[in-house]
Amino acid sequence: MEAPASTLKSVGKADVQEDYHGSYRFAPIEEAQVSRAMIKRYFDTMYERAVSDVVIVGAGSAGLSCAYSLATRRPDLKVTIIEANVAPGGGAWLGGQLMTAMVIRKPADNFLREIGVPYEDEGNFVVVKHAALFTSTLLSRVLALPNVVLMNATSVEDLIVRTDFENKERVSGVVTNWTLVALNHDTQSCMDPCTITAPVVVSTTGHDGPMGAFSAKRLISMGLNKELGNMRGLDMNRSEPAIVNGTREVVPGLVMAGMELAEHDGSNRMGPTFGGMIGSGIKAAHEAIRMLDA
Ligand code: AHZ
Repeated sequence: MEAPASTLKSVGKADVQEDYHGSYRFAPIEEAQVSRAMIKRYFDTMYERAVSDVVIVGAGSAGLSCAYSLATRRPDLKVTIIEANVAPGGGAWLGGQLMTAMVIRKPADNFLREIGVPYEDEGNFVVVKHAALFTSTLLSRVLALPNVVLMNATSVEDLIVRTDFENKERVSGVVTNWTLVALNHDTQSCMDPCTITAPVVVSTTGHDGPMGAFSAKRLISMGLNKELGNMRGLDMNRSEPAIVNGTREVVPGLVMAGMELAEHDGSNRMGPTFGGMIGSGIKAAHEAIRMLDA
C-alpha cells in the first residue's frame, strides 16, 4: 500500500507532522494549559447558565428531542440540559430487551428526516438499524447548537419553588449537584448544592427507578401534587398518544414530558417504541415557548 504523504507544518515556533511511519510529531503542550482549557470553559459556562431560559432535566429521547426542537425554533433562548449520567441518552441506546433496532411509529418519522437519521419504512412505522444511530445523531445535532449547554454527570437534586405576585407557588429553577456528590449524601457531611434559575423547567427524567420520575415524586413530597398516578401496564396504542397529548405544564413553571409523565398521570407504558418520546419532547418545546411568550 502506498504510504500517505507526511505533512510537515509549522504551528507557532514548533513543527508538527502527521506521519504514520514513526515520525508523528505533536505540537508541544503544558499540562496546566490542558487543565485551564477545561476549567475556564466549565466554570464560565456554569456562571453564564446560573440564569437560563429553559432547563431540561434528563437527556433521554424525550429531553433531547425537546432540546433540539426548542433550541432550533428559538435560537435566542439559553437552553440548559442537566443529565445525571456520564453518558447522555437515557434508555435510547438500545431498542427493546437490549436489542439494537429502534421502532418509531408514524408520524414521528418526520423528526428522523429533520435530523437526518436513515431508516427502513415498514408502513405504519419505521425502523432505525441501531438505536445508537438515532441517539448519537440527535445528541450531535443538539450539542452543535450554540444556545444549548449540556451538563452531564450532574443531578437535579431539588426544584426551586417561589411564590409569584398572586402568592401562588411556581417552579423557578433547579438545584444541582455533581452526581458523584448526589450519590454520597449518606456517607459524607453536608455537601451543599448549586442552583440554576429559569422561568421554565422541562422535566424528562423517565419512569420510576433509582433516578427516574424525579420531579413527579418531588411535587408530591413538596405538597404541589397529591399523589403519583403510577405508570400503568403496557399498551402501545393507548400510551403513545396519551404521552404526547398529555405533555403540558403540570404545575406553574414545570412542563413534564416523556415517561415521567406516565408516572405523574397514571397512563400506560409503551415499551420499545420511541415515537411517543419524540412527539412528547417536541410538544414540551411548544409548551415552553408558549409559557415564555405569555
Ligand atoms: O439519567 C436519566 C436519563 O438519562 C436522567 N435523569 C433522571 N433523574 C435525573 C435527575 N437529574 C438529572 N434527578 C436525571 N438527570 O433522565 C434521563 C431519562 O431518560 P429515559 O430514557 O429514562 O426517559 P425518556 O422519558 O426520555 O424515555 C423513556 C423511554 C421508554 S421507557 C419505556 C417503557 O418502560 O415502556 N418505553 C420507552 C420508549
